[in-house]
Amino acid sequence: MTKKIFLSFLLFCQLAIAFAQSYRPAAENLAARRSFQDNKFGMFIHWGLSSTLGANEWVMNNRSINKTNYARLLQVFDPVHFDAAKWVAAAKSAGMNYIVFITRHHDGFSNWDTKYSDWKITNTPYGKDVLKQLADECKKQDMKLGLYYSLLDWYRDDYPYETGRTGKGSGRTAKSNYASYLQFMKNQLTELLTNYGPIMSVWFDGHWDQTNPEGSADLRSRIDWKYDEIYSLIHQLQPACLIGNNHHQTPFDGEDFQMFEKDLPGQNKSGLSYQRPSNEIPLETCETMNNSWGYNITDTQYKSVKSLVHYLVNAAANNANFLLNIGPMADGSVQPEFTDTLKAIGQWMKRNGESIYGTRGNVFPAQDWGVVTAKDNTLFVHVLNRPNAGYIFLPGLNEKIAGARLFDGKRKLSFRQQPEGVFVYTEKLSQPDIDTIIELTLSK
Ligand code: JFZ
Repeated sequence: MTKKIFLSFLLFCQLAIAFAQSYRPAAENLAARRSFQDNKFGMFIHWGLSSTLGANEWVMNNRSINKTNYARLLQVFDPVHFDAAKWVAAAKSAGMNYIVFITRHHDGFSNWDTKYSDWKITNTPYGKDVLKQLADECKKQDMKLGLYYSLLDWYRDDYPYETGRTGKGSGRTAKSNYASYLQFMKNQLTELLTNYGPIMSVWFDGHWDQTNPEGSADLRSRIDWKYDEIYSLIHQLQPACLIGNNHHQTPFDGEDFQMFEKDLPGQNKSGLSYQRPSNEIPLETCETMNNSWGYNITDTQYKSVKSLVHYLVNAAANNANFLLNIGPMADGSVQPEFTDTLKAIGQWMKRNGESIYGTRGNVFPAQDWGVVTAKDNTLFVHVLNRPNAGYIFLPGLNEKIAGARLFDGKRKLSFRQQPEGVFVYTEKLSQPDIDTIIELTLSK
């Protein structure tokens, strides 16, 4: 009886939540979510006027540069070697299917010709709209384009900086005004979603500026962002546009994908990802190629091709996309350490992409030897670590297996199906450096 009451209470709660949530994604949005998941791999580009200082995109905050002094960079930023074709080609070379570009980071600088601010790329000596060039080139090379947009602003007086955690050295004294700031963001987002063709996603960031630090019990925001207004504007302008917000919390109503920063869904090595992965909406995790997002002249801690491919494979097995970052230099060029690694990842993807693109994850828990991705009736078993025994064991796998073979070369492998799981015999495998992929075909 108590169980019955409890269950009806549970049902009541679920219904209450369902009715409280007003957002119903459009059919084209649901389709966009599927193709987003199929695309799997994208390039994050952190770049803007802050790149001139070669010390990360947080340099204004970290060095407490006030607005007056920071504003001088407007005379300095002149990306004469910016070539959208090269950026898109670099993403292509890695096997990436989309780009997420910083339109405006925390320093508030707009990388497009916005009507609503003078703090923008077209007021630098360079004078041209980089976003326009990038959007045109993406269209030409069939590359999807998403836009990073900071909710937090270290430059504008109307942003509620008084309650913000960061940007304390900006020298602002005027009283903020969120209504004015919100209108500004809506105006800019309307430009971005009207003048640059189809936008795959808007990648919001900065919410955490108005909360206690990640991991705190109380993560309530000190301001009401009015996300319902922002999100519905975006979905109204482009129903297929996917909204994500790097607030490091359970997804809010109106969001179309959930993001993780420097961690696989469910892990929290970075201390930024306490949120539980959603089962409802697509997932994405982003990571840097060294330890910096924006260009950093002294950061040479480059990740290896192997570790980045492993990250991609692990992300896919966790049902998440991988958004891998580059921070181009202030002149617009991309350093060779990045382009070389991207090319090498692309060579691996050319051979093995079938086991990544279009797959889904969360079909099998991670094992010491590696992880599993799935498409139709094929399980792609990624052996990332050389097994000690002459076999790998997939505990609890009790779907009927029709066959096992190596992905590369398709040589048949013997296997044994037991009540407790499946053994695949890998004895004489020469383990390649990065990943040995085994295809398990399930009987239909
Ligand atoms: C955010 C940005 O601040 C960063 O510059 C970059 O764009 C990254 C992709 O996203 O990263 C964060 C977010 C939150 C905190 C730190 C970095 N935080 O709460 O300390």
